[in-house]
Amino acid sequence: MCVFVLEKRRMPVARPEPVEARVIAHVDLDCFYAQVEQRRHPELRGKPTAVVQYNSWKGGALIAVSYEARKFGVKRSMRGEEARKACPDIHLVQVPVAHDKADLKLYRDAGSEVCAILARMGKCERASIDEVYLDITEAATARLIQDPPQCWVSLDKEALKSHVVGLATDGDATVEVGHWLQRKDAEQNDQLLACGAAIIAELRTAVLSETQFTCSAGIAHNKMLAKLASGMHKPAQQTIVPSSAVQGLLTDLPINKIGQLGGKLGHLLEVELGVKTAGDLLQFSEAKLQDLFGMNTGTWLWRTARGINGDEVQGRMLPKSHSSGKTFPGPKSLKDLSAVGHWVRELAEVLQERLDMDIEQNNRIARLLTLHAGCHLHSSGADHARKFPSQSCALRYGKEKIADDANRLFEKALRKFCPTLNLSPRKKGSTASFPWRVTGISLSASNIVATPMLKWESSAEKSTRTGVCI
Ligand code: TTP
Repeated sequence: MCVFVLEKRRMPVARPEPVEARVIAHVDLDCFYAQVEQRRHPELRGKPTAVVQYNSWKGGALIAVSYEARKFGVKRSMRGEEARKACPDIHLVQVPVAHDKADLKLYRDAGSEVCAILARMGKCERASIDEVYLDITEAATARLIQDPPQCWVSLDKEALKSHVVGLATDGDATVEVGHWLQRKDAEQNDQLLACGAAIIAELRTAVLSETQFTCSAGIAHNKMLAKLASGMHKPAQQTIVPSSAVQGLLTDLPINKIGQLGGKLGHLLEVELGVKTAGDLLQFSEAKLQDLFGMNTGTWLWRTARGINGDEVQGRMLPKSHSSGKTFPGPKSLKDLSAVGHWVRELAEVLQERLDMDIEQNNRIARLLTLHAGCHLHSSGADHARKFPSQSCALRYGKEKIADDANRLFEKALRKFCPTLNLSPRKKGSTASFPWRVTGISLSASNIVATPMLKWESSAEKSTRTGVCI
C-alpha cells in the first residue's frame, strides 16, 4: 500500500542503468549573468560585480554575484543597498528590460554559444539557461583505446587541476591527481573517467577561449552524481566521482541537495521518516520504500541512496518549452481582472515573440499553452494556503489569441481556486474590491514539435502564420 501520495507527475521514476558504464558530465557556468555582463562591459572584468533585478526597491534584488564580490560576503539573497554596504566598490548592473519585465535573451543566447561548443564531443542536453549534461561515453571510450591515460606524455594543465572525490591529497594536489589519472592498475571504469576528465578539461578550455566564460564541471558515471560534483569546486574547476567514492560522498549528504528531493518528497522523508541525509535512507529496504511511496518512487529512492541512476542524457539543445512570466511582490500584487488582463497581454506578446523566433530559427511549433499564477485570498482561513491551479489549453498562435486564451484560463483557475467567487464585472463606480491578490503570472508554451512543412513554405506564407490557429 502506498502511504504517501504525492502529485503523480512530480514523482521521480527509476530507470534501468546500462550494463556498460557511461561517462557523464554536468557543466555549469560560473556566476553566469555576471560573467555575461562582464563580457559586455570589459571594464568590469575581474571586479566585484552583481546583476540586479529591474525593480528599484533598496537597489534591486541581486540575482547573480561575481566571485570577486562573493569574497566580500555579497550574496544573491541581498538587495543592492546591502551589497554596497558589504562591498562599497561593487558594480551593480541592471538586467535588460523589455515589456516592463526582465529580458533574458542576452543570457539565453550566451548559454547557446556555450552549448554549441560542448556539443562537439557528445550528446548534449541543455538543462537550464546555464547548465548542460553531456554524455561523452563514446568519446571517452575511443580515447581509452587510442590514447590510454598511462601513455599520456604531457598532462593537460586543466585536467591536472581536477578534484577526485575520495582522493586524499596531502602534498602537491596536481601531482597526486596526475598519478590517479594515470594509474596502471586502475579499473577500466576509472580509466574511462580519466579520459572523460581530459575531454571535459579541453572543452572547458575551448569555452573559455571562444566565449570568455569560465565553467565548472562534474564527471561521473551518471547524471545524478555528475550534477552533485559540478558544484563541489567552483569557479572554473572540475570534480571526478569514481564509483569507489560514491557511498562516502552520499553518507552525509543532506537529501535536499539531491535533484528531485529538494521539494515535497524530500520534506516528507525528513518529517515523516526522520531522513536527513542520503545515508539515513540506507536503513530502508527497497520493499519498505515501495510500500511507502509506490513501486517506482520506492525503487528510485532505494537506488538514489546508493548513487544508482539510469537517467539518460536527452540530446536536446533547444528548450522543451518557452515561458514568459512576471512576479508582483507585496504592494505590487494585482488586485483586479483588468490589471491581470493587462499583464497577460504583455506576457502573451513576449511569448509570441519567442514562438516566432523558434519557428524562424528551428522550425518548431508549440502546441500547449499553460497559465501558472501565484494567488492568495486576503481572507484568512484554510483557503489561504491553497495552491492556485495551473490550467492548460491548445495553443493558438497570435498574441491576441494567446492573451484571450490565457485570460480564460486565469478565470477558470480562479473559479476552481475559489468556487464561491463572483467574477462578473463590477458595476461602474463600485468600490468593492476583489478578495484575491495575484503575486505572479507565467505563461508557458510546451509540447514543442518540429514543423517539417515549413521548410518549403514561402516567406510570405510564413509571415501569415502568426495568425494561424494550430
Ligand atoms: P545559478 O547557476 O544558480 O547561479 P550562478 O551561475 O549565478 O552562480 P554559480 O557560479 O554559483 O552557479 O543561476 C544561473 C543564472 O540564473 C544566474 O547567473 C542568474 C539566474 N538566476 C536568477 O535569475 N534567479 C535565481 O533565483 C537564480 C538561482 C538564478
